Amino acid sequence: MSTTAHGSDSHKKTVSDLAIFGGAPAFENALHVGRPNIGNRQRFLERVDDILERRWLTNGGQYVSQFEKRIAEMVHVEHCVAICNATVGLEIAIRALELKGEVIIPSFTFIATAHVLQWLKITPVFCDIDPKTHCLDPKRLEQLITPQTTGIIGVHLWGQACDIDSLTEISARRGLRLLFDSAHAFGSSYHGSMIGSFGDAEVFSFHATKFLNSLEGGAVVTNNAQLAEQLRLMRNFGFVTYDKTDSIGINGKMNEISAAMGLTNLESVEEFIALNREHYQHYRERLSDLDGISLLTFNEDERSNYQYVVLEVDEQKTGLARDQLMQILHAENVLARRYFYPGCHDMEPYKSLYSDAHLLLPLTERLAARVLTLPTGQAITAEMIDRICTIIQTALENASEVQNMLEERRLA
Ligand code: T4K
Repeated sequence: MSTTAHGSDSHKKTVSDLAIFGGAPAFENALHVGRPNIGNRQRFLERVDDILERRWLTNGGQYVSQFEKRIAEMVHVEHCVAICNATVGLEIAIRALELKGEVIIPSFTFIATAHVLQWLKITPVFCDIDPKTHCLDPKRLEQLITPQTTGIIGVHLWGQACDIDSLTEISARRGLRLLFDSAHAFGSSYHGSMIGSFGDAEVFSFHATKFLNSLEGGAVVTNNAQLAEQLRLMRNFGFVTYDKTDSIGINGKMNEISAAMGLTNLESVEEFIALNREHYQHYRERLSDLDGISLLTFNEDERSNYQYVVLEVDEQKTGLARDQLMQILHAENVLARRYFYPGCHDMEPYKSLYSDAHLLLPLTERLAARVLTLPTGQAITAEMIDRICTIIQTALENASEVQNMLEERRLA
């Protein structure tokens, strides 16, 4: 592995060992959140070779069909429409479901969830979250429904299902469409059923940084045959036959090489999940005794892909702010990420367009200031996790000294 660790664990036992204060960085090369998992390379290359040999690169190719079939089988859904990425998947699904006016979404999500609505001239209405799950709080959501509301987009953040039962009940009672941004949730379950068959449709992402990737890619899944047909037309310019369109469409097609990558990685999906789970548990064991630090817990009765290791930092207890801890880790070449800071409502154009939105989002703002995601997946080893945890431990156990030294640096 090219990312080598420097020195030994004891190397990071005192504050002056930390790279931010002059010690040697713990890692020579950057450890990223979102390093891709890669399945059997030989199988992938054979598939690529076959694709090149047959000169069929996209538009209704056989690898895309196989990929769609495998996804549908895995999540027990009738229709899977592979798309070039989840953002375009969401756009197509939103158009096919005829959403307009206002659509309720969490602000604590990746910016794509909001952008797809704004891009389609639909107003994203930001709803606060449940601090335990980090997902939409259905109780708050109901108060945001107006005569202009046409739908809800629930986000299964970090691969854990949001409160699907409540969102299903509310949307049925209030006559709203229900779409799920399931970009994080392929391979996870809710009440024992695989995520993918809930609401009107769900949208997966297979971007390089997702635990299952097709380089770039996504899929819209649904049990509604008519909707699936419409999605298929929309992703290919609306072509009904070679030279006939009946309605508007765009280019949302997945190409054959992406499908080959997706198929290859699907063959290793259980391995990826097992490894993520092992890493998660390792982080848990190492960090559980540290006051003020908590890892997002996963419901062990459900299937989860464990693709994000999500740390919450309670500054009142740790004596160090999340951003200070991030700075310390970055200096060691551990590129922990502040997903999803500062919340969509606090990013442009939403910050200017809906400048009062924050008033209804206190829990989102509180969470966005506390969350830090840590590296996991194939690119990380247990030994690297030990080193990352030792850095965190040393920083937190010496918080007041670290705080003073950071302050001295700031004033210097
Ligand atoms: N909804 C939700 C809730 C989402 O989280 C996302 C995407 C979407 C919708 C839309 O899905 P897509 O349209 O993307 O299919 C990343 C991803 O680009 C994005 O897909 C993902 N969510 C989001 C959470 O994270 P960035 O801007 O942080 O990605 P990027 O490219 O900086 O990658 C992060 C780090 O990963 C890099 O610093 C290095 C490492 N990396 C990345 C790539 C692409 C690698 O080591 N190798 C690679 O090939 O958004």
